[in-house]
Formats: sequence, C-alpha cells, structure tokens
Amino acid sequence: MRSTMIISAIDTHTEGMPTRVVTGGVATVPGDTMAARRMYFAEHLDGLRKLLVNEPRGHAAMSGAILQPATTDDGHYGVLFIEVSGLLPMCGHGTIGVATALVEAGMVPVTEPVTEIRLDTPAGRVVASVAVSGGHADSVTLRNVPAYCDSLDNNVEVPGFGTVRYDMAYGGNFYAIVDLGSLGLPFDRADKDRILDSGLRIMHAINEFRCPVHLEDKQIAGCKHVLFLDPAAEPTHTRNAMAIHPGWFDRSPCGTGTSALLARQHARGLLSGDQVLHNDSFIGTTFQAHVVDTTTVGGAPAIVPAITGRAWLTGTANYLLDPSDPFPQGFVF
Ligand code: PYC
Repeated sequence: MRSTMIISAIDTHTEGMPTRVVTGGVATVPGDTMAARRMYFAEHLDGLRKLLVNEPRGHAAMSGAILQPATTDDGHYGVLFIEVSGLLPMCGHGTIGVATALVEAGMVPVTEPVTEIRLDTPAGRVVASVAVSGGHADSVTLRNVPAYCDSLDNNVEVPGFGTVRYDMAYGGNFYAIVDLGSLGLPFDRADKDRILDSGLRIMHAINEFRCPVHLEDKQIAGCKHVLFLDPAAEPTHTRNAMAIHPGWFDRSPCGTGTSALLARQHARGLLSGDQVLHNDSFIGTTFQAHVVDTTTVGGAPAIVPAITGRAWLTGTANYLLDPSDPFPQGFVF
C-alpha cells in the first residue's frame, strides 16, 4: 500500500444527508479563529477538500466536516465544513453528524441523558446537546449562531422566469426563500431538474444584482442556497427543496436553512415566540426548530435558533492518495 496521506473519517448521515467527519490526518490549520482557518484552508489546502468530496471518494452532493483543535478556551473542537461548492461558514446537518460521531466514538466525555458539546465554527460558537441513551446518540439539538432576516419581498429579474420574488435570510449561510408556486413549479422530485435549474439561475441573478453580505462579518457573503417552499405547507410545518450551488439538493431539511427560515417566519409574524417549526426536506425527513432567544446582529433584530435532528454512523474509513493516482483532487463528473 502506497499513500502520501492517510485521512481517517467517520461517515454519517443526518436525516439522509452525508457528513464525512474527518477525525485524523489533517494537521492544525494556521489561524487564531475558525474563520481565519477557513480562509487559510480555502487558499492553501483546497485540494484536500476536493479529494474528500469529489468523485471517486465522494459524489456530487457530498459534504464533510474536518475536526480541528478548538480556538477558544472552553471549546471541545473546531470544525471546518467542506462540500462540493467550497467551505461553508456553518452547516447544521454537518454539526449534527459531528456531534453524533463524537459521542459514539467516545471523542468527548459522554454523559447521559444529555452530552453538551461546544464547537467553534467559522460563523461562531455553536452548542450541540446530544440526547444519549445506552451510549447511543439518539438526537441532537443544535444551538446555532444568531439568524436574521436580511430583507423581505425582494424582486430579481431572472432570465427565463421574469421577476422572481424572494426573502433573504441568514442562518449560518444566506438563503433566498422562494415560494415554489410563484414559479409555476410543483413540489415534486419528478421535477427536480427544473427546480434545480431555476434555483441556480435565481442565485446567479441575486449575486449579480443584490449580493447579501453579513452585517458583522464581511467575509460571509453571497447566496449559494435557494430554499424553495412548498406553497401547500403550513407556516409551522413547512416543506422545502433546497437547491445548492453548483447543482445539488440538500437531502436533509438543512440546518442553517431551517434557521434562516425560522428567522423569516418570525420576522413575518408567522410563528409566535415559543412555537415549534417542523421543516421537512425534499426526501421527507424533518428537523424541528424553535427560537431560544432574541438578540441583534449588527444592530438588526435576530433570533438564536435551536434545531433538532438525528444522524447515524454509516462507516469508518481511511482515505488514501496513491502518488500515481491521476486524480489527486478527485474529479467532478
Ligand atoms: O444543514 O446547514 C446545513 C446545510 C448547508 C448545506 C447543506 N446542508
């Protein structure tokens, strides 16, 4: 066996969406904060992300999380979220996968019935409360970074669709929230190609004409996610098809997307303070979300979301790179 690296991982899925949790083989990335480490990684180490998420080790909807030493005194770990489109500031399904893997692999002190794990992410501190019974991680409630509604009732001209109305909200990433019915498209996986194509066109138009920028962290900018709402759903029980750059759907309900949706439902008065939002994914799995606190971001009203979901371990692996492999960064098909 010849390899220039050995990267250990615990593979998981969160409500259907994969997270490759990298537990070893990646050195500490330079930077005092996870935001700085994300920038360094993107500039100097992006080939490693590609190796882990692209084919043949990954696939077009692959995502992962690289564990790092914490950057705060009380953090358990730092996390870099990787996926096919790059490095995310924050990832909800990924955090649920990470917390589940840390508990089941005994990589944090495990207490029952709840194990609390403090994680440093590029978007800020998140806390995962894992419900544990008999050593098994049953579910994870993630206290996310503050989420806020950036703007409501925006219009953007989208070639092929005309004027598209959307709300823009932040929940760890920016989300354009669009009523799927307004495009004349059904909430149906049989139409996924048309839905995805419209999502990619919408995010392109938004980034060209009204690119969102985080109110406190200018490094978090741009819209790579369009959350299509099923018009038939209820304000407290939504269904979404999450189209993501460069061309895939979240299989989970999307943790940062659900956080952004919670902030939007809150801003629109569609959800009272203590009501739970049930948000279903395109494959029918569900996250529950509620507001745990209110706060401000850059002076604007914001909420602190809690998202609950489940993850399962699917495997453990050591990923190798033979020096003669013609695809050292994998490939996109
Ligand atoms: O769960 O936050 C999330 C997420 C972001 C992209 C895919 N999933």
